[in-house]
Parts: sequence; structure tokens; C-alpha cells
Amino acid sequence: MTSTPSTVSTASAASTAFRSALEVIAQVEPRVAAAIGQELTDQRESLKLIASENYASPAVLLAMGNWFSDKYAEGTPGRRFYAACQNVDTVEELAAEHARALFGAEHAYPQPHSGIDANLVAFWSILAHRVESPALAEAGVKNVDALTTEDWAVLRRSLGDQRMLGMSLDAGGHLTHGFRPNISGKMFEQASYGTDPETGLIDYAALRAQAREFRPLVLVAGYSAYPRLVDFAAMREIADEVGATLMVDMAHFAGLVAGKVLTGDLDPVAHADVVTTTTHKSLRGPRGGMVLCTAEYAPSVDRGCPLVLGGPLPHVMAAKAVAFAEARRPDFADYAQAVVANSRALAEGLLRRGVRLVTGGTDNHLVLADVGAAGLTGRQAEAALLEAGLVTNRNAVPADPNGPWYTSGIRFGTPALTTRGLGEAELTEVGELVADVLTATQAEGESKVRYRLDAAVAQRTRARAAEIVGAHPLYPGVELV
Ligand code: DSN
Repeated sequence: MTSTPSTVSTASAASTAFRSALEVIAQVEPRVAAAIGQELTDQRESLKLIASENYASPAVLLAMGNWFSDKYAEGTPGRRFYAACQNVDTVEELAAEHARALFGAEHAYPQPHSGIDANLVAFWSILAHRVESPALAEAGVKNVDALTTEDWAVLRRSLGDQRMLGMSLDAGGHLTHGFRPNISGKMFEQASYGTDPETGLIDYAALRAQAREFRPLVLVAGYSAYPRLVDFAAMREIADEVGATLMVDMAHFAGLVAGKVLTGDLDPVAHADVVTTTTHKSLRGPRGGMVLCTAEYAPSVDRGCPLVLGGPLPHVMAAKAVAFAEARRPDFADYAQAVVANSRALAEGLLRRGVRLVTGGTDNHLVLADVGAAGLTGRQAEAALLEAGLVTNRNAVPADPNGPWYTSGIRFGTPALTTRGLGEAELTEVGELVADVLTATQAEGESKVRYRLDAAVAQRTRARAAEIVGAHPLYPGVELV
């Protein structure tokens, strides 16, 4: 793994800690201890290109495995619905303090359990804020919690239509940005913006025209499969022009914001009213979510629990505080830059062997290949790559003829391999390995699932992938037996 103090200087202490933990667990249910150990072996042996995954440091992992898990702590620091939350207050305040400093945010709410939860907190807080701030001020109401349900319903109706404008799924947007399978699609009347069919890029002029027409209450920026940069200053202008709240979901690229790769017009926190994120992707923290916002939105965001969240997870907030402290160190900026350099190198390897990439390349941590051009579905390509020892995930591409289940794309990302310490030359070679496997794979007849992969190519790729990851041990020094 890349050299952070917590992964190198404490490797032997971490080894002892994990080994002891497994011994304790094995005394109760040895099969769970065995599965945990096996997971480490499997992750060590796997060449992981999943754009949304990473490897948290031992300090982050260990911060989660303790008695903080036993505490209930609804509310916020200093204002809890349970007694004896003084230590939970400490870790929640530390997580928020580090997050504010890391991202330059006015307010941080580290309680959400996941990205979906963070988005739900954001949506309700935006609605509540928009209902409350003008209408309540006019009515002289100071405490919205004292309103009756009927009062609130009347205020809410005063908003008019609840419209959300977010990026379309096949252009790389996320399900929680107003799509029907998610509750956001039932809370909002949704329209989505796509990308230019020629370039694959967001067309800000077209988006502006669409926003003028649609008049959204919330403009959502952010993505999980768009391989380029987003101009958040332009998004802010569009939101202001149509009176929308600008929300950015930076779950995928939070690590690039923390590592100062995305600054100026590309920094979402500097431009949005509300920013949501997960903490476990490029940010390399524990599995969880967070909301950042301006001071204006802080009171409504802080009501996330119990409004839409179950009790906070203090053990995970402790790990968030540790991860954010790690991300404030100078070597995290090196890491973030390396993630992007590696992503470009991966794209180079793919392009060199003729793989078609959406937008023709990448500027961030992910690369999106259109395997439809090679006569495969994403599902066939994903399975063939896995058979050859390369872990990826299928993803829709713009105007995907195969829909979101079979898809025509494969998404690759470099946050995890960069944490392991792989460099640009290796990522270019990985791109070439991927391309070789795709070339050696053929669909069986009309099937969108069955495929044939040349056994020799599969075997050769597996062996080389094992050599590459073997040269970059995961959690070096951590031995479980
Ligand atoms: N599951 C995450 C991803 O893979 O992008 C987003 O929800």
C-alpha cells in the first residue's frame, strides 16, 4: 500500500491487533473468523478495478471494531436524546472538525450511514429549508419542530412543484438523483440532463436551456460513471439563474476534492449549497456517508436523525474522524494525484489496444469502456474479465441499447490499485491486459450472458495479474497466523 504512517510504522501493531481480534471471534463462531481471514486473502490476490472501492488503513478499520458500537446517540453533539454520550460527542465533533477543515466546508454532518442516506438527509433538508426559511420567517416561527403536521403540509404546498434535475443514469448519474427505483424518484418530479452525443461531455448551454424550461427546485450535479471533470461554477450559475438549490453528490470523487486535485471551478464545496458524499470510495475511509453544507442549511441538515436516519453509528464516526485526519496529511494529496495519473495511464493502455472509451479518455479516477463496439454486453465482458483475474463492474453507457442490467459498458477505477502502490506503467499494462481479454472474448450466438474466452489468454492474464498485485502487498506486515 502507499506509505502512510498508519499503514507502515504500525504494521506490526496492526498485525497483532487483527490476529488477536480473530482469535477472540473464533472462540465464539470460528466460521466468521475464517471468513474474515479469507476475505483478506481474496482481496490480497485480486486485481481490483472497481471505481467505487478502496482499502481503508488499519487505523480506520480498527477504529470501527469496539464498544462505541453499543451506544445510542440520536441527536447532535451536546443535544442528544440519550444520556452518557460524552465520548460519542467527542468523535462526532472530531469527524466534523476534520471534515470542515479538509473540504473548507461551513458545516459537516458525519452521521449518515451511506451515500443514499446522505442524499435523503440532503433532500429533506433542502425541502425543509426552502419551506421554512421564507415562510416561517414571515410567520415569525422559530421552531419548526413545534409546527403541527397540517401546518407543515400547508407550508410545503406553498413550494409548488418539487422538481429535481439530475444527470441521467446512462450518462453516469446515480439512482438516488430522482430515479423511480429510489425514493427520490417518488419525492420529486424528475428530469435528467445527458451528455453531448458526439463528445460525451456535459453540454452546459443545453443544460442551462433545459433548466430554464424545467425550473427545478434542486439541481443535482455529481456522478458515478462520468470520466471527466464537472464545472461546478457553471452549475452554480445555472442554479442561481433558475432559483434552484445546487446539490452536489461527490461520493465518487471526494478523495480528489480532499486531495486538492479538484480546485477552483472544479471544487464542489466552494459552489454548492449542499454536498453529499460517501466516505469509503476515493476518500479511503470507513463505509458510510456525510453531508457538507453552508451555515444556512446546517439547522435542517442536523435534523437528519431522527428525521430520516436511524441512530448514528459512533464506531463508524470514530473511523471517519481517523480517515479525515489521514486525508489532511500531505501524502493524501500525492495519493489523489496518483489516482488520476494512474487512471490516464489505464486509459492509455486500453486505447493503445483499440478499446473504445466513452469521451475518449479520462480526467478523473474512472474510465468507462464501451464494449458494445466489440460485440459484447457489459455482463459478458465483466464475467470474462473476472475469469481472467480482473475485477471490474459493468455499467451503462450513454444511450445504451442493452439497458442497465446487461449494459454495454465496463467501468474501471484506480483508487484501490493506487492505494496498493501501483504506478502508471503498471496501470498501462493492466489496460492492455483488459484489452487482450476483451479481444479474446466472443458472445455465444445471440446471448447477452454466455460468452467464450480463449483459455490460454485467460490463464496468461490471471498469472500476470497475480504477479502485478503480488508485487504490491495489501496491508503489508499484517499476518493473521
Ligand atoms: N455503488 C456505488 C458505485 O459503485 O458507484 C454507487 O452507489
